[in-house]
Amino acid sequence: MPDTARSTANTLEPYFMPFTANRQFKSAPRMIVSAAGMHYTTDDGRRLLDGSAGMWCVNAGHGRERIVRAIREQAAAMDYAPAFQCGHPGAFELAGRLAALMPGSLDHAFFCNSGSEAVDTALKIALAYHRQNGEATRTRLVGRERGYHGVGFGGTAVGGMANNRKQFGNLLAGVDHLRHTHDLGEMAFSRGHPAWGAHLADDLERLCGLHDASTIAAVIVEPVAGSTGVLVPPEGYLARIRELCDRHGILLIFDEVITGFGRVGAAFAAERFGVEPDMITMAKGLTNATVPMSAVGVSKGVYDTLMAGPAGVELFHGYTYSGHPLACAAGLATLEVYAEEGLFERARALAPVWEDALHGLRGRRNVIDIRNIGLMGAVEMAPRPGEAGARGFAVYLECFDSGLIARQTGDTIALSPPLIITEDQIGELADILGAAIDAVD
Ligand code: PXG
Repeated sequence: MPDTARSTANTLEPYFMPFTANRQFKSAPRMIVSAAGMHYTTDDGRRLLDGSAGMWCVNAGHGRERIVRAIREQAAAMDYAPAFQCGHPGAFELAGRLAALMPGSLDHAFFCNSGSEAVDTALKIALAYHRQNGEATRTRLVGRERGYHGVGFGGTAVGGMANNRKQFGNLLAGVDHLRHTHDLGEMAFSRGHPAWGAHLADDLERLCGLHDASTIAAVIVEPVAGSTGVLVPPEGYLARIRELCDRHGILLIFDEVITGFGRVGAAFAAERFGVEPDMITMAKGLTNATVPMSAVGVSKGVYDTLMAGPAGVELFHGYTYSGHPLACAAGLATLEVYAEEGLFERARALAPVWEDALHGLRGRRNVIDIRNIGLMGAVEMAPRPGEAGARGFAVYLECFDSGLIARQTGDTIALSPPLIITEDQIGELADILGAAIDAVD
């Protein structure tokens, strides 16, 4: 290798890092080099407890031999198969497994490669569905303030996190947002679902009144808003949204990229909360994050409507890597691990221990709210005056230096450990976080 190439390879500069303070990182890099079970190891040999399952995705823990073997064997047997007008058995098998795992009439899966792609796919399916149904006026898409639906143009537009939108101008036309469900005055320190707030769903009636329901194609919400800092839906809120969508002929999409695959103590939040959407977007835990893959779960009614269209290709949409053989192999092995080890049930059984450990941090320095459901949770701190997010980032760094990886969003620390976490490790996580909070002014 010529000297110039080697010197470039040794610098941190060329990598334009995603959703990262590049300049801060490159001045003090946090480099991770290996992972096993509940832990990461840094380049200087420190073990970190994984309090965030990577980024809400490594639900079965790291380095699972069975998944690794399945990927290796698939790569050797068939590296890739064309995804359009051809198929391979793994994709059909995985779609069948997902159909069995999803609630109610959700019985088809469309494969993509990231949560963002799954979201944009679901939005496009909603538009195509209404057009096929003779309701081509239904083009409006409704998201919710503080929602996160990835970074495609569709997902960014229906998303409601201000920082993710402000650099990108107008995005899509014909999008509106429900109000978010967070109110510290009414629901701070709720355990699980806040008792207050079901009526916030009636905001959908306001949008139906404003735009006329006949212009609205779909509502997309995260059953529990993850990225924005774990906002648990008020008791009865999602059922009310479902009711209003039914009344007005609007499709309901649950974005379960985070809440899917055991995070809330069931395969999907739809099952756990007893509310059935028309589509579910999923990613992350689908392959335990080993190979990028996502999917849109589609109801029988939506699928059958599209199949009733003109002969030929029913949906002009898809990706080179839709149903990639390595991802399918990883997904099948991952679902086997979840089932054999009962990890969704385990998450549900551990949830009360998790809840107690997190709420044990109440009263610590600057803590203004603690939220939890299943094995996800968040601790929110008051911002420093005029410096939103600075305290949260300082606590995140303090955790990293003390042996814990968490996620930070604004002044909230969000947590979502692998579902294999033990009770002792839950205690350890809470201890490290508590000490970090105390250490930061
Ligand atoms: N929908 C939801 C609900 C998500 O949480 C996406 C879509 C997009 O997925 P992709 O695979 O395109 O990134 C997500 C992703 C965090 C964090 O720490 C959250 C996500 C990704 C990275 C970090 O909050 N969510």
